[in-house]
Amino acid sequence: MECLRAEGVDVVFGYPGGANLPTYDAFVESGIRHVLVRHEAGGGHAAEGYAKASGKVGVVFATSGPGATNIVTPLTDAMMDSVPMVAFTGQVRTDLLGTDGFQEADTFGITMPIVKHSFMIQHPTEIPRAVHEAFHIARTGRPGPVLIDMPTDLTRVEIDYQPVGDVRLPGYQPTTEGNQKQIRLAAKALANARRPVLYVGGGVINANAASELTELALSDRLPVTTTLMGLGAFPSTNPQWLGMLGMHGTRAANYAMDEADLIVAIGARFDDRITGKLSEFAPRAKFVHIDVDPAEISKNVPAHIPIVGDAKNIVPRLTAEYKNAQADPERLAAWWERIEGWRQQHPLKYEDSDTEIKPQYMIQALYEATGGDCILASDVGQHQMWSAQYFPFDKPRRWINSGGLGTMGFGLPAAMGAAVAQPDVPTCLITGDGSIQMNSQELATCSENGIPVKVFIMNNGYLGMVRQWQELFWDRRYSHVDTGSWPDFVKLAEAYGATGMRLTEKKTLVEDMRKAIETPGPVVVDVRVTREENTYPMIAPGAAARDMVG
Ligand SMILES: Cc1ncc(C[n+]2csc(CCOP(=O)(O)OP(=O)(O)O)c2C)c(N)n1
Repeated sequence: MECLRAEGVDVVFGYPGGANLPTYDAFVESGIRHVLVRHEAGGGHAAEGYAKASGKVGVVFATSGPGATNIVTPLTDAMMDSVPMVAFTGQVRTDLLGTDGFQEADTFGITMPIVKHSFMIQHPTEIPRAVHEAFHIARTGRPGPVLIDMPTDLTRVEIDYQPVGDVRLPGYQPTTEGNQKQIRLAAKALANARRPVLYVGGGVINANAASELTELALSDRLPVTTTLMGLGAFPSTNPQWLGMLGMHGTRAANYAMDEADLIVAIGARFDDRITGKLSEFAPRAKFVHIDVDPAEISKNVPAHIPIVGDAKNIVPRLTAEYKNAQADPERLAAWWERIEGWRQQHPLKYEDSDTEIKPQYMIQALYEATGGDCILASDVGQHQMWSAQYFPFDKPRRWINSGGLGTMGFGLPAAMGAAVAQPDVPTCLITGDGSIQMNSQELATCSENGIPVKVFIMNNGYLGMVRQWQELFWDRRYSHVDTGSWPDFVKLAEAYGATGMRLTEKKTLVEDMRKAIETPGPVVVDVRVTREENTYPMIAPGAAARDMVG
């Protein structure tokens, strides 16, 4: 508890059990807020939501065995999306290790490939240093999850706490600076480029470098696109914004990547959802790749000008060098003309209905009802993609979703964690009738703790995204994607002490959503939308960006 206090931890999400009883006993007098979740997975995702909304390290506690295995998904999720998190797991007594003791699982082994680092405590005096090193590793360099496994007997020993001020890890020295010569080369390449694109990922948000990025883009008319995880790194109401790129990105963004002569990737990792068919990805481009993790450089796409370091540090220097290079702004005129052509020809659009609530309209209605001034968390599926397309984000840390792992069930606990981190910003969740059922137990946590998350279920009665793939790529042979009629989400909400509402009327949707948002405490809104609607446009799996459909 002393260590947590020294690290500035103000909240822990967790769940007790036999093997972490001594640690839980210490919570009684610690003065540290503990939110009792209803499932350890909820605790892990809440820690992620907290970290994403605040930029601080999220903390989750779980017991040994099943408690620890229940956080395997959040740890993997945090690893994929570079979320700073420290997980404390209880472990059986040291004399029982390796005996298949009650609730023994090899947590260290199980989680080895899904954490940035892990500690197995072997002596009680190791605990303070391990905790401080864990926080240091979680938050520095490329952020990620760190696990500390603590055998129960070692956590009940009295030790003197000596503050640990000097975390020095000779084998872990992330490069943050960025090489000045490389930065100059990148600036020159950018100044000479006739068809440049800034391709921005979640790393820019993790590095708190959104304003620096915006300054670079606006120092000239540099076109910007962001990944799903990068939404909010650049104001999406700015005309230099091309929209999101990738599988469900805009045609303008994807075509611009396809025809670009220079792509400056910042905190982005050329995921397959971005590149589509790798051999045909951006065939005319040279690549500048700025990333804090050297392992990302040339992993999928060879970088011509690699720059390893922290975006917050590098981007302003790139802007300065770019200004020095005195690029001719006129050189971009033809490029913008081309981009405007795509924009006009292929805006994001859908066929609206007078009678039904179209899912895309539901997102636009939520934007109107909130004025865009909220944290929007999302689950995984069509509703996630429509949120990314139709809800413009103007600030970083407002869009909380699971990108790399695509974890259904992430949404509600992550929204809960975000709401705890930012109590003054309204927090809404867009979820699907499938996803919400993967962690709906956390509604109890919201009610018990007065966490006023507003949950909007885009209810299409399907595992919509899978149905879409079956429709498009499996001859419409629907296999186990109909979610039927249960549960009654209004009653479910009420059972958990939340307010439940059902909305079916398009005409009053915005106003009804406003009422839901103004209702105190947690609210669950079951919105009935068109059942079979597809998320477009789309780069079909394995296809090239220029062959987008829909
Ligand atoms: C834990 C988990 N299991 C399965 C999947 C595969 N999957 C991706 S999207 C999806 C359907 C999601 O359905 P729903 O939450 O109702 O959202 P919709 O697509 O209808 O908006 C499924 C099953 C997943 N992403 N995560």
